[in-house]
Amino acid sequence: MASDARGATNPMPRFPDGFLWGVSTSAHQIEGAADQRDPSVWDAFTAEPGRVKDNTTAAVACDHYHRYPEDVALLRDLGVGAYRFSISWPRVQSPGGLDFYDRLVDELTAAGVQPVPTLFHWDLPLSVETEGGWLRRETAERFAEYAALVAERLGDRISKWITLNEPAEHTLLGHALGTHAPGKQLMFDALPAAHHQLLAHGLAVRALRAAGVTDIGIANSHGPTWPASDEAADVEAAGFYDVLLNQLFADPLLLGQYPEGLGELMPGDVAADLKVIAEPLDWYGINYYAPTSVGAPQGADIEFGGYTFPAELPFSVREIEGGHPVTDFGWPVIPEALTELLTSFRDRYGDRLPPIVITENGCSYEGIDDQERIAFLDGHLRALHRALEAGVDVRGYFVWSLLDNFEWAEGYARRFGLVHVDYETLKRTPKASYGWLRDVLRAQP
Ligand code: IFM
Repeated sequence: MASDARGATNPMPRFPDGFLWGVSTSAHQIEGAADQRDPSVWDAFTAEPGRVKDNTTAAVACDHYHRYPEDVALLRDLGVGAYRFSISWPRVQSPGGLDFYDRLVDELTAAGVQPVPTLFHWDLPLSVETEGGWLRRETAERFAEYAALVAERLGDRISKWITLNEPAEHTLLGHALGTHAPGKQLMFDALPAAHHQLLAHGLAVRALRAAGVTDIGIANSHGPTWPASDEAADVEAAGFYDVLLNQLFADPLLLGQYPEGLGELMPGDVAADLKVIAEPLDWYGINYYAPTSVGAPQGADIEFGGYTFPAELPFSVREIEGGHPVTDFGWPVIPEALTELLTSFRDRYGDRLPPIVITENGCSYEGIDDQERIAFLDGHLRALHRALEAGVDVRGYFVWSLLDNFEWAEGYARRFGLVHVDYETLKRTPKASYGWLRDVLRAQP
């Protein structure tokens, strides 16, 4: 049940002093102005008919590139302390491209909202992809050069930085299954793309620190994996999925090692690279949406949560039983799984785990009177608070997303925003959840 944020029935618990409240977006999903930057892998991908379900592109998207003052005003009125956005590498490559972020950062600073940029949120420059993209080691080095360039220009006004967004999804969907750009279907031969993104992260951490940056994290997606049954085959398949989606991307960063058996599959001098990848982080970002139920392979392709999982995978994703509500995307709403995830991270990584920030959490629902989104956010904030009470050090929470936006292969069909966007007129209309969150934030210390 969604509570009244002012505390009439079931008040939202108090979060610690200094807890960072924010909302997130990404460049390709909201900026538009594609004609004022170099092309990215997503421009090439969306130009191919059938790649995006409604055959739309992000050429205009929310036109945030031109309307950012209005969007910053929405952030200010919402009362968030921070705004997580991403910097488009293809825009930075184009003449004058960094000027846009200069203006955005100034506008945010003037509004009293802390800018928190992500340096890579899936929109690799097409020119870098043509040279081999994330399958090529040099891309990691080029990413670090780009990170240094951005930090030199904006570092005087930005303290908190994120290197990568969800390298797990970018590897799985973009390079293994091909349902996202760059559309590669390499299955397990996609593993080098994971290694080179992790290496890019480590090299960028070093480059940012050399440029004077002191507050660096990553936004990794994680969720509990639940075996579909107690049968040994289901438990084994779920364990494998957990390694691929959770441990493969957290262990190298936090423990300086790959899960057993995976290091041998990675390219290059893996032991030396792991030292770079494990550069200590100032905080660890988690994007959380839902747990996953996993069982043994079922011998057929599986459609689940908007994605197709081919039959040859050594696991199958299943419906979670129990009558949980689902979002428009079909993702189950299970807030207690967030508490489980956070405590399991504390238990697995112990002293190696820096403070956590939830860098994304949200849901897709239609409508402006979005009571389901209020219930979702209410439930997840309480679940997060239970993790705090259990002693997990969580320092911030960012809602995905400020605006409805281009949801990748789903096009504009999935609406994650606190603010509705009319894609004909580009008019912004705050939803009920926007007002609810504003009240929640006003009631916090
Ligand atoms: O829209 C995406 C975002 O780009 C990355 N994390 C998940 C969101 C919802 O699918």
